[in-house]
Amino acid sequence: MIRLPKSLAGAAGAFLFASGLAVAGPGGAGHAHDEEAAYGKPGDPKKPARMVPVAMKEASGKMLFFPDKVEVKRGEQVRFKLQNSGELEHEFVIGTVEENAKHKVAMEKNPDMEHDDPNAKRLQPKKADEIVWQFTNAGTFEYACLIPGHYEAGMKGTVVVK
Ligand SMILES: [Cu+2]
Repeated sequence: MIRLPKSLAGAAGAFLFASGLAVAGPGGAGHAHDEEAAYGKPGDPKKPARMVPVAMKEASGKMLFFPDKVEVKRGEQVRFKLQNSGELEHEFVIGTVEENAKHKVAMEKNPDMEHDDPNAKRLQPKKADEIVWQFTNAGTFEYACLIPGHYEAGMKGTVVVK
């Protein structure tokens, strides 16, 4: 061990502390980074939100969301009122197209994977639920059902944030 005079040891400690903070800043594994994704962040249920009803169902060999396209203003908070009108279990996962694609591969390997994420809900047939979400960035995002086979059958929708 290298012995430093007390004053120098203090300075070195302060330096390490400061560089530690720098690492946790934007782009690092900081907490804020986990909470806000490209597609936004969990909304505040106490604040006003635009109501957007979304139905999930099966229809003549297809599975779908209705509507399958939603337009949002940047910064707008949306309350998705989810209704599973189908005969099967479905889910609603908000993400980027890339993230949903990765998540879908993970679910194919592990179909019983449960989500407990603020951007996802899984609904039994005839059940209703909701997600309040704030879209903080402009872009094109997606909501999808990642239960194996469902996305391919048509269960995806687009969110355009302007
Ligand atoms: Cu589904």
